[in-house]
Amino acid sequence: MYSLVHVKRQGSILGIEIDNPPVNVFSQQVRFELREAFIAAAADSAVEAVVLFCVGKTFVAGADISEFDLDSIPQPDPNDVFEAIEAMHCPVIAALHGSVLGGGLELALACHYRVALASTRLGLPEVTLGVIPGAGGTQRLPRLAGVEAALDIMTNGAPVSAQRAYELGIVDIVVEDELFAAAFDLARAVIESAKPLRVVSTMPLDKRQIPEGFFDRCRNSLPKVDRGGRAAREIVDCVETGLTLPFGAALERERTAFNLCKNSSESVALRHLFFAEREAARIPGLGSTKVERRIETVGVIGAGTMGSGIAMNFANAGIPVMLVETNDQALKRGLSLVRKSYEASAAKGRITLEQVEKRMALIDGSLAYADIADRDLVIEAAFENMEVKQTICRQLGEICKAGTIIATNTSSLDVNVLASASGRPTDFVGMHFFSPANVMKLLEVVRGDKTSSQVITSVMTLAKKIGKVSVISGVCYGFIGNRMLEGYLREAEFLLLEGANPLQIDRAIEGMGMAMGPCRMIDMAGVDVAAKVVLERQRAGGLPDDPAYRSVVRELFARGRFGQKTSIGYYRYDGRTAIDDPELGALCAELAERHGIVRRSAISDEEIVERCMLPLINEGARILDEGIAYRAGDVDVVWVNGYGFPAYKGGPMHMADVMGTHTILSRLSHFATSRGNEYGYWTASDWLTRRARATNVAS
Ligand code: T1G
Repeated sequence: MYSLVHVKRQGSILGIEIDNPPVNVFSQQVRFELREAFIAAAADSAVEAVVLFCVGKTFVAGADISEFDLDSIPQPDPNDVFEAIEAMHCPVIAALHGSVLGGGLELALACHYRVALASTRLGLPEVTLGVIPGAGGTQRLPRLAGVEAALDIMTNGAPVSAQRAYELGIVDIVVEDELFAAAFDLARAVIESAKPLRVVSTMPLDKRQIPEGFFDRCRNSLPKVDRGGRAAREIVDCVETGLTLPFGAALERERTAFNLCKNSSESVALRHLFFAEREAARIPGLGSTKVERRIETVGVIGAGTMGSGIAMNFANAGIPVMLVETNDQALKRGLSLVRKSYEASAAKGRITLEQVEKRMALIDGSLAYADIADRDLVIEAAFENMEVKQTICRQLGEICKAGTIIATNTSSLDVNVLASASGRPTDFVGMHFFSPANVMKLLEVVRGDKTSSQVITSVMTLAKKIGKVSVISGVCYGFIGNRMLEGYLREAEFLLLEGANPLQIDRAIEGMGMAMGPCRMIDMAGVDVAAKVVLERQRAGGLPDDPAYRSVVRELFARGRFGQKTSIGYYRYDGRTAIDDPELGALCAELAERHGIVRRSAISDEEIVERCMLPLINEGARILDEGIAYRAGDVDVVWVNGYGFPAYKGGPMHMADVMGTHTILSRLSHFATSRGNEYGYWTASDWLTRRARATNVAS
């Protein structure tokens, strides 16, 4: 077995090195070898200090998340290793770099001192996985950083900088470079000082600093347990009880709470997404030996809302980008949009004024395509019209240097047609950003029939660099996300025709965890935008020949009720406050009568949720059937990162797994019977029926 922990002697100081690529996960093998190394060091009185460090891009980045699916954490337990470290006869100094997270930070806290590179990020992000720190983090961090700061770090899960960690007392020394020299210097200084060892677990917790009612206020500020807040509450409870329990008992309570959380549906869903997001970046069968094109410069055609937002992504990542427009006024408007957005972020303290200028300096403007001819990637973000985009793609295909990746930001047009127009289909790809493009994390990377794997993997790597969560989609109408949205919105509107109102529908959908209900979402995105998509599809002959299909959004559009932008859509608006509008009820009653739809006085929230979620799952299954998405996890990543699906439910396909395929099929059949299935709205996808058959065989 290749050893993961190596011991290197420097005089009386022992270097213990962990080498477990890619992120030095605190795996069972690492724990075993590390404990052996410390047991040996403890038996060697000639050792006067130990420096613990990792090779590669980061110090230990956490426990091995894949171990959480086991009944219990395999021996040796992390706490046993940390006990061996704290029992050492001499100081142990942790030399920290990269992302010191979860079990990695807990390992560092078990050491006597911590030295960090200034670029290091430190945190206990367990809550983002639906668990809690399970190896002493809830007990050691408050002893170093204080209860309030420790709780903030653990219940938010966000990492802090090395400087902030130093200010909080988590780190003793921060250096710009020469980490090991600083760690060895500290070791020598501690040896010479002959001071008693500072063992974190024996440091006192000062209860007097904690204001009356502090912990209850903490709990009340957290998400409710049924909305993914279980782990955060358990963290508060562990810290609170740690004030009065002996350390050992507090560790036991922490581990009980950790096990409770790791077996929860929320944590299983969040861990599913953790691995699904990473899996989504991979083309099946391509392996890791991928040769990629370096993308160091970018051009964006079109300086409208999308083009400007897209350009900001690259400037934010330090990549020079050139915005190209057809006239000076449009170009100036686009650049001013960018500056205004950056200045608004600076006003909120999210970035400094210096960063505003630095990023603006990375964004050039031009009226000539020739100026982006040598760019490594050029993205067209022009008006959503096939002819316009075909002309642009053809020009780019003629002008751009060999090897340039040409991308389209289209959300609905056929990427293969645009690829063909470019004359370079192997270099052509879809990059579907979501508005606002500089904010939304999701990027659908659309693989044309001839797009090369190298282009796909190059764009996926770039996407990660600009902070996007990207998913590969095949070519179809609406790709993955918007295609699934259709059935979801179809049923939301039928429910309106049948007598439900927008408030009830949105509350029911938001009650199952969606960030925003369908009616509010369309009012915010624009009824006109949504209606044009429907009308465009109708023109292209892509709609069911059901005259009632999306009749509400078309009627609202016809009446100029465009949503928030006109202060009236599905709702009436007082500013951003949505107010139920009786007129909408009358409009829906009129449409229902016109289309012979029976209205009902009472429609349950359960029916609303089922009627909106089942089409989502069924269409996601069809998308998998057709190979538009490689994996069910990819579909989940799209909906969690692009449409506000609750992460603690894992995504539509994970939710389907939890519900069970047979249940889904029986509910689809129920609605096919109760609502009729003339247009195939409730016909189960082959993917679902095959899975049901497979589970029958398996059981
Ligand atoms: N466990 C298992 N695998 C992990 C892992 C982990 N903690 N972290 C990363 N990987 C895999 C990942 O799946 C990918 O695999 C590869 O490593 C590179 O990851 C007891 C309970 C550190 C910021 O939450 O945030 O400790 O796809 O692509 O972009 O109290 O990895 O190559 O096969 O993300 O450079 C707490 C999770 C765990 C940190 C680096 N720790 N990791 O990002 O690489 S719970 C975390 C990250 C815990 C203790 C508790 C990131 C990173 P593959 P990557 P990266």
